[in-house]
Amino acid sequence: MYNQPGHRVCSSTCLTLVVVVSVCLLVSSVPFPLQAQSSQRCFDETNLCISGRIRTFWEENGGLPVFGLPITPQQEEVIEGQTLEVQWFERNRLELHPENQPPYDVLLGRLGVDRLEQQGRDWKTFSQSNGEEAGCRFFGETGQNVCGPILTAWRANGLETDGQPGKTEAENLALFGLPISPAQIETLGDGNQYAVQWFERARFELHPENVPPYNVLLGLLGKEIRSEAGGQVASLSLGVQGEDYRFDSETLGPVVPGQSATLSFQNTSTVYQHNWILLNTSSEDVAREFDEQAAMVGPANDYMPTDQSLVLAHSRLLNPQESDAVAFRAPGSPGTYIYLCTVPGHFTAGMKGILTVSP
Ligand code: CU1
Repeated sequence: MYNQPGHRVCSSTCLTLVVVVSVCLLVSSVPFPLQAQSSQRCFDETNLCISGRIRTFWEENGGLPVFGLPITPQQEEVIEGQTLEVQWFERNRLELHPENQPPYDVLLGRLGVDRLEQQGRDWKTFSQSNGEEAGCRFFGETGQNVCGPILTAWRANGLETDGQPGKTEAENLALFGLPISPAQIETLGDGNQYAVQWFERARFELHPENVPPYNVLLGLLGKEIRSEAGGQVASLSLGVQGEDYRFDSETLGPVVPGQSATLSFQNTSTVYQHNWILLNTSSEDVAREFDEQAAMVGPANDYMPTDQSLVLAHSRLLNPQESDAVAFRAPGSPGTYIYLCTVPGHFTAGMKGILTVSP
């Protein structure tokens, strides 16, 4: 009460000060939070957000019908031996490749191929056609025709690469890839049968009960792959057998195709350095060749060959008594995969084992 007159009678100087301070506060603090907020788009359905380059890519290249809702946050993952920032959506996986020029700085997972592999199916064994059928587009590369409503839907969508309205065939291909199966009847997750056609990055499904364009839907491959791989992370651990050039186990797994896994690798030796490298091969000869390349590279690069195309996951080179935790995604294809230590002489002495991947 006593102060009130003072409050009411604020002099012009006082007002100026208030205004200056407010402006300063606005300038110094507001733009950053505002920017962060406006660059994020969130979805109540899954309580997840998209932002930055993944958001613009998602919005510019088809959004919900093509990619679906986000089902993970943007996160670091090892994909085919490469550590990448990725985000999973119901229908695909977007990967950040900042080393590429836009629009190729965001790449799509080959989830059609991955999902078939996970089911233990080889698309190269699907029946092929010798040539174009009436009203269809024939792809000689894979020997498949694309026809009718699936062709219409395929042509209606694409990765915007030329900035021109409409979609060119190159743009359709960049988004979906080539057809890898004929149109065929399959039982999907809801237990019903549908005519479907597989592409490298998508599964087109015919839903004749819907009106166009909803008579052709894209399969929820991201969701299927992740749920089959299980939300659970496979927890693996490995050590070294005394002072021998041997792991304490020559088998790891089984893990489910595509499952997230972590390996805790302990170099229990008190004398020797060791590493653990998982290769995309079941061939002892291929592993031996890799080991020879590693020996040539030497300790400077931790006995890691420059050509890492075979490497699915690896630990650091560990000194005696050190340990490392390796997070990786199990290969999408069922089978056996060799792991080894590439410190010279160790593989030949028997420092190797097999990871089993099975549905
Ligand atoms: Cu070793």
